[in-house]
Amino acid sequence: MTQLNFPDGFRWGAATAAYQIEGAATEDGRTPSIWDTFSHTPGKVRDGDTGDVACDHYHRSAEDVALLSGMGLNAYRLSVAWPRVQPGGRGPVNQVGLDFYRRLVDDLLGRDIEPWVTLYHWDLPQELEDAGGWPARDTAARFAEYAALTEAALGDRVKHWITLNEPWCSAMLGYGTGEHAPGHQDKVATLRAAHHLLLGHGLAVEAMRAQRPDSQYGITLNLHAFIPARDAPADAEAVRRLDGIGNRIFLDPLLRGEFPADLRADLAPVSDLAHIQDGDLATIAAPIDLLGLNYYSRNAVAAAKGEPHDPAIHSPWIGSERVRQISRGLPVTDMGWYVDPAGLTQQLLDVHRVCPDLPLYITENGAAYPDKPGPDGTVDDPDRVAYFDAHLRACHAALAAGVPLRGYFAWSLLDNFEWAHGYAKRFGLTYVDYATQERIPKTSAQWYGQVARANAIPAA
Ligand code: GBH
Repeated sequence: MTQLNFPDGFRWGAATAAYQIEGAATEDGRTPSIWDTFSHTPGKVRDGDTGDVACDHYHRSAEDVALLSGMGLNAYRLSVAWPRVQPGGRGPVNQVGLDFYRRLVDDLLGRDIEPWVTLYHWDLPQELEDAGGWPARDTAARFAEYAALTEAALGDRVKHWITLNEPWCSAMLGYGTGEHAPGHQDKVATLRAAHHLLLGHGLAVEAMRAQRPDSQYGITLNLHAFIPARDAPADAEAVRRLDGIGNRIFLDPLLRGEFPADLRADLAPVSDLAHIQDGDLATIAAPIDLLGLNYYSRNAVAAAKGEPHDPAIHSPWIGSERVRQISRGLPVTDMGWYVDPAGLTQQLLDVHRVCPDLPLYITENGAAYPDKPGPDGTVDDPDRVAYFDAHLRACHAALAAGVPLRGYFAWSLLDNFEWAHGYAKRFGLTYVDYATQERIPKTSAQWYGQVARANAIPAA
């Protein structure tokens, strides 16, 4: 295969999230988030792992910035921990907490790495959860206030803001399946959470844009790429259903200020959606400058046997719990997720079709594999190199078809706390020895650095 060049100015980045790497959970005025509570609840996270120490990034950020710089990356996507910056989720800022991010951002800028800041990567202050969490409307207002405070403090240096990371996970896994914090299983609460996350996004964009109109604001979604299991109308209908509760529940309010009518009908047995008040959808549709997509896999969908809705099943696919996702003959990563790069091209083309003028970014893409250092101390991860290579080729195919894809952030800079899987799953370009906190760039880091410097995928 030949070398593939990317457009001038393409962002080559890596991504992380605060709770997954920072540690220092009780330092400098940080209060607990729902993930502290959840990870400290026995049985919730594999092996009882917590983010108390994680990669100790709070004390090693300079070393981690040097890793980015060593790869020649020109962008870094980090998240700010709400309970560090505004402990408890209300009231004035915590200056010491903010100073950490100010230093980090200055280190990045000093090395010509553009900081991309996500305001919410799942670490809701526990106090706000105690007051009702995302199912409570007030949380949206609290989020907008926190966003405005943080933008006011860092906006002279940070020009790219992402409000939420994957509201699907926050709502559906946090309040629906209970696999993520705060670990509830309540369909009505899940739908309320999804709406209030979006409302918080819209209010935050409005507030931040009023402060600095020239910065760029957006949101990151984990859209689900689906294909019908067979070429049959019943399977197409099953895809319609999961596309509604998985994708359009976010895309339609954000891009068109509408709640999908077909999804409203699918959800009728669960909720009348009375929590959606007049004017909310217009707020959610506040113009954005970019859309971030996190892509990992694609699934095949088949019709339910019998009624699609089953109130007894705690699934993320509310209203369509019995629609089936069927196995496919494809290789899987250590997460068990299919490696399906063509799904990434499909997703980029599909999203571009519904918002033709919006710049798109892949804000996460990557794979877990069971890495370990070899006898010489190096970490060779050919499977991850192959995954990145195939998915970057899929991005290039979308570019060639006219998609305004402006950047790509590998997940992740470091091996880190993989949520309910704890430290057992490794997504890093950099291996982390948790006993010593030693960082070892993997073969994939070398490979990815070469791509970033060349602004091209090398000939295979
Ligand atoms: C992201 O979430 C997170 O933003 C990040 O923090 C996390 O570390 C990273 O991904 C890796 O997990 O079972 O085949 O249907 C990813 C969320 C949601 C990705 C569900 C895969 C289903 C795959 N994911 N999903 S499948």
